[in-house]
Amino acid sequence: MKDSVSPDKLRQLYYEMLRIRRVQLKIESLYHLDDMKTPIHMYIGQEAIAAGVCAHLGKEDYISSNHRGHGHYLAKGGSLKRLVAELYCRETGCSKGRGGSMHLVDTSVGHMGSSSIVGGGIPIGTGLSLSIQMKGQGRVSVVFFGDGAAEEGVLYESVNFAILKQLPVIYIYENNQYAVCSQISARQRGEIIFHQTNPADMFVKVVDGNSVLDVYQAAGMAVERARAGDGPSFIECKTYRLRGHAGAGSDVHLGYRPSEEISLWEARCPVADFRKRLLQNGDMTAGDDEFMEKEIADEIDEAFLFAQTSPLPKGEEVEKYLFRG
Ligand SMILES: Cc1ncc(C[n+]2csc(CCOP(=O)(O)OP(=O)(O)O)c2C)c(N)n1
Ligand SMILES: [Mg+2]
Repeated sequence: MKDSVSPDKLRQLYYEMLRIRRVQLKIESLYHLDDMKTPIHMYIGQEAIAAGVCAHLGKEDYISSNHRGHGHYLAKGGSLKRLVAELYCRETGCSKGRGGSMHLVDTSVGHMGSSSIVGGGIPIGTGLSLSIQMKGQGRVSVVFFGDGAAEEGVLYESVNFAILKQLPVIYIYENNQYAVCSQISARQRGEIIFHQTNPADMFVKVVDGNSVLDVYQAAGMAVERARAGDGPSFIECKTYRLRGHAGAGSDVHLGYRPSEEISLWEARCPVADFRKRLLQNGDMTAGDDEFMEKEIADEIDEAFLFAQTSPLPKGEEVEKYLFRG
């Protein structure tokens, strides 16, 4: 399949990753000004996963996301302007400025919400796939979650139910090896249990999460199966977050991971690697690359201006979207 991906698609995958990366670098560069009144969790280093998976999805398909969700939101077709406005807590934000970075949502493009409760999106995405199946819609529901979330009991309840009902759900396990400051080997004995699942019950695959083509290929198989009614999939994407758990910049001073480890993964940057590959193989010219950089930079400037000049929510509307039981 790698060979059968057209140059247009290769460039699209690159563009998506590059756009996610550039937006985050911009967020990072302005975060210290404290105008974005929201915690942030950077997706830098994991872009290949959102880009590779969402390339198979349409607006009618669903995703549910987590606290590290900027990439999921953008790759699924969420508006960049409304993302940035959300970080600035403006009325024009995708969650009307009430959610911040960890609570992005845009149901018009099938982004059904991100949850700051670790593992919270897993049952939501599973429930969405049940609704798809009951309505016979042929859509797919994708859940993005991390290795910390994989240790929540709700994953096991959800996967069990998905297998039982053969639901059109795809679990994207973004194993970046850390939950806050805790390395995975301190929390898990070995491989996650789903790798032993009967293939007839669930399609399970482990991929290099820093290779957009590997992710794209595995996600393509999973989406095809889900649309054909062949049940759930579980894809482990092995990756690494290049920034601290939360906030902007490096966290190497905290001392929970060696700087050599970070450097090793920096050298395997999914965006830079793919760029090099496309240029070497003649699938992209230096001119194409420059054009993309310029287009993305302009879009980002426009989005930040839009956000910074948008109104804040009105004080008297503070209770407007509160749920009262
Ligand atoms: C139920 C719950 N427990 C703990 C937390 C605090 N917390 C926020 S993010 C996080 C780590 C999540 O790790 P992982 O799922 O691997 O995602 P990553 O941050 O690596 O992307 C924790 C423990 C939380 N938000 N919700
Ligand atoms: Mg993690």
